[in-house]
Amino acid sequence: METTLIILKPDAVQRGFVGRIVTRFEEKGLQLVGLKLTTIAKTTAETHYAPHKERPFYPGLVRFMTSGPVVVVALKGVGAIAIARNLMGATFGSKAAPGTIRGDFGVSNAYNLIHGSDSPEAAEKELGLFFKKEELLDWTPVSQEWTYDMTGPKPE
Ligand code: 3AN
Repeated sequence: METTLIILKPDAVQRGFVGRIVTRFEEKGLQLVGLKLTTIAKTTAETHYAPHKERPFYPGLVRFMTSGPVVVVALKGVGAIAIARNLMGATFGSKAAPGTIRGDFGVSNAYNLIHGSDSPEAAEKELGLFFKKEELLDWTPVSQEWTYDMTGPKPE
């Protein structure tokens, strides 16, 4: 099992899509292990987007991410990182395929609703940046044995 960090960006919160977006992950079968409404400090946004520091869009991106409430979500599942990114769709709302979150809820390239970790290394770093250890809950959904085949050595 893998855990990934999702951020519902300020545009998703302002436009009232929190419930619908979280529902997509729940419907897919990913497990909520952390969830909170918060605002991102400028220093945290800068750390989070440090790999893009030299890009022209970086200052605007930091401004956007700190401009209002966000919802940070930790999701667990087998292959959760790739599954979540597939549900999110391509980076730009104008290009994202219908059926994906970005494809269905937005048209903007800059205001693209959602962030998702892109590797296990990024997920570990980002979960540590946005959640305290005790905010990530270790629990087993009653639905788990019908979400996965749990009869073997690992969930299938
Ligand atoms: P993704 O979020 O799909 O992994 P990345 O890693 O290419 O996309 O970009 C990180 C973030 O930077 C994106 N979420 C997007 O908000 C922002 N971004 C990337 N390219 C642009 C751009 N040309 N203009 C504005 N924002 C951008």
